[in-house]
Amino acid sequence: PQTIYLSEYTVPAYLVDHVDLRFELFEDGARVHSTLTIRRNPQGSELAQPLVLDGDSLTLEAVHLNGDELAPDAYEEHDGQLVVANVPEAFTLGVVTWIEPQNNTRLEGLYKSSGMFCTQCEAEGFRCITYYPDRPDVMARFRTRIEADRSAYPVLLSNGNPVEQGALEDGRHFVTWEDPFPKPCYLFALVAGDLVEKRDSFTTVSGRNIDLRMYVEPRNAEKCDFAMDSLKRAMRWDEEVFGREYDLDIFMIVAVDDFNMGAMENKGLNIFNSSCVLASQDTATDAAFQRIEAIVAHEYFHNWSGNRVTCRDWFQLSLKEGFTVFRDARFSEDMGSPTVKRIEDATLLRTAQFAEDAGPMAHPIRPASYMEISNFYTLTIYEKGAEVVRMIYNLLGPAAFREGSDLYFQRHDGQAVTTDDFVQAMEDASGVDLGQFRLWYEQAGTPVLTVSDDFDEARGIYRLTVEQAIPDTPGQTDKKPQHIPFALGLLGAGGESLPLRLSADDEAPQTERVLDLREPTQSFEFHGLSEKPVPSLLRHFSAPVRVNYPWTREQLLFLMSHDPDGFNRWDAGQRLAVDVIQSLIGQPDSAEIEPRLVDAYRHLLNDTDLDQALVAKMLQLPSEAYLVELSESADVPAIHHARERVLNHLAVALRDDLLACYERNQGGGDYQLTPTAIASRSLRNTALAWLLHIDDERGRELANSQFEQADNMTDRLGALRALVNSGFDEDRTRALDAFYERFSDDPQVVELWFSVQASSSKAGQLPQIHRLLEHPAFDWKNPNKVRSVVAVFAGQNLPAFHNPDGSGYNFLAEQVRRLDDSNPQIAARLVTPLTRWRKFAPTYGQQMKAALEGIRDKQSLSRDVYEVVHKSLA
Ligand code: DPP
Ligand code: ZN
Repeated sequence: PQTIYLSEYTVPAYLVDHVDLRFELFEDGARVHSTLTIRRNPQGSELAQPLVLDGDSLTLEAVHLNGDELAPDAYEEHDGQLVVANVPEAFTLGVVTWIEPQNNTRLEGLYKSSGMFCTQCEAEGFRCITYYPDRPDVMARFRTRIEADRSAYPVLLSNGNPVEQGALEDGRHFVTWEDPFPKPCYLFALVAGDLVEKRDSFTTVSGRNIDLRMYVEPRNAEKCDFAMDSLKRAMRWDEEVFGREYDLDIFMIVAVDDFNMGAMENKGLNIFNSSCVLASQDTATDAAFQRIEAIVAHEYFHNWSGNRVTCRDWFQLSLKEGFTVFRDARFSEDMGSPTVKRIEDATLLRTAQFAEDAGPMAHPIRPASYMEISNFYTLTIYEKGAEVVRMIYNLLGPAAFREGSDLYFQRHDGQAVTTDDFVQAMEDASGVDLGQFRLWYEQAGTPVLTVSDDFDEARGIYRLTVEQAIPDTPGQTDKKPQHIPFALGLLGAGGESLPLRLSADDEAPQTERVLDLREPTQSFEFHGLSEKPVPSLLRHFSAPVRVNYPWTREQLLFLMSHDPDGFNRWDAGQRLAVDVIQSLIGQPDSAEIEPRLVDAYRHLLNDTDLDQALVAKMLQLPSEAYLVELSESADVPAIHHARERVLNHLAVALRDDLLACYERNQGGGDYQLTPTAIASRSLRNTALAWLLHIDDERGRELANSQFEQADNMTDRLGALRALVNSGFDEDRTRALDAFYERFSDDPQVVELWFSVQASSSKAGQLPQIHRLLEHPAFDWKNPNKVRSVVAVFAGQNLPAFHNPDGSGYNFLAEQVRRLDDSNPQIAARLVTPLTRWRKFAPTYGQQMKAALEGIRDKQSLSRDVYEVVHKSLA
């Protein structure tokens, strides 16, 4: 496969002004008639160029130029391209192709899911529908006519507004849609199916009435309300916070079961993976509700950050994704608990994105090259990209950031632009110099801040020295220091926030400051202090960096109960737990466990004054994945054992406190999705999980009765998970069977059922995983099922996946080989855990490497898997 470089970008030779599509949909295939109105790009080369269109898996039936059919020798079709050598300055090109959506297992382009036709065109799926210049900087107005059997496909949807519909012969009908906004083809969408329609409406800030519609299979009719309400909240929020009003008269959401991504922001017609949009109290957990709210908002927000202003090329993907994730994160912060949302985002970043940044696929948020763009829909592009936008927000302040955002949308509306255009707008609107800051877009790797301090008692000066270093990543060494906003506070012995005087005559000192780190090493002096303070560093995770500072356990315990920054309170607890667990790795079971940890957790469990949402988060021990990420040469069974020891120790010592916490959070009353109610469910389910971890009999009774009586999925699944991870084999089996029986006709709940087992070190050993794959509800063609068993096993069931005999690795390699032909995007995603082989102790790492080699040696590897495997072995 070829590598594509950002540095080789050239403008398109031809532009498309208008696209006229006609789809004839049949059971044995679809005929696509496309008429493109094309003209030479005035910005392009002076010399006449051949017209080159992209295509993949197409059967070409005819080509017309200005209405006349071209003889076969007037064009060439090869290597995924259609080349017409001689074309005038301006012309129409007609292309007729035949495709087979019913056989499309890659789920790119036009395909079928549960009997309906649907599309996924980002990034390069449109070329699987017809020949087209498939690149985002070619923006055209689309008119789409869909023809299909009326009884099987009563609903026919595409982008924009419906302009015409009618009956055809043989029981067929058609609908024509017109999208007035020029768009790249990756935003094209089509849906045809037997779907029920849910309607609502929204009045925009300027008084326009928008028709809101959801289309779902009839069995899902009762699972739409939450997404619809989320959509309306998102529409209002985007008006209020970003000044963005919706622009078409109709906005549609469709749910499909088979979908590679979470959802897709097609203009006016968002298509969602069912698992990211359908929800009811009975079937969705709190986490699922929150995810749905965030994703509905995310896709809606793309209407401006992605659609009205789009990407020039795919190297700019973070332009729309980083910015839009930042927007949806702020929305979620406003809808729920801001501190908890920040903790969740930082946890994901530190556990998974830092690992990506330290691995063989590391890339800057604006990559310089790729083989297969589908591999770059990554945590780096999305989550780190969002953190970079957040740093700009914090550097500029809310008002100037909003001006920058307004300027960006106004300046580039209708254009396909670059991340640099975004930064430039922020700079122009605010006057803040973002010159050095731009390195965040170019350099990969997670900066490491090493902090040291000393206190000059005689002069009352506390000096903090910060060194920054950015590790080498593939293809990048000797990196330049970046501009890092470093938020901090200092606490006095009584827990009070100390004034931060950067000079002796600072009159109005703040108690929190953001230091601008720009040099390899910088020192800061804080004046007028009478004692050595405890530093609270990188508050609210002000930059996506690692911080090393020799905290003592006393200091961490102190911060855990005194830091006014909720995020850093949580962080101190995490650091303490990490330190305790790490100190036990490889130690005999007789080694003492830090006694103050028990006291700290007892205090937390009983602290009803502190925000209970924060308490619920603080009670979560650092995950095994995070502990792996922090180690140099990870020995998973040893990490698992040490963590289990701490968990058992805490649960035994705190048994009565856990029971009291459970009772206190017994719920009752109506199911609500407020932060308080969510925190309460989280606390009671954590207490239950800990009690079952030590096979407590009272816990067992509580879990069984909660399982039977729960009126919502959070509690039912919480009880099920606790039972599955306990030593009560009979209860586990009984609960799993009862759960399946009750929900066997609900695919989303069956996926939960699979993942509870696949993630469990008690119920998810390899023979049991094989049984799940043979279960009648498992389906290799459905990405959600593959993820809920295979990806969950490899990503969340660490002790089973890292079985010292290598069986977990070989299992994963086998599934990757199996999926590579049918769905390369999903296959490439599954490889991820193996790419980290250098992170593990050699006995593990070498076997992981061998498994990768086993994938590499498969005949005819997809470009997707080829890129990941070869880069990982390089
Ligand atoms: N559907 C993906 C997202 O919204 C890609 N655009 O992030
Ligand atoms: Zn997105």
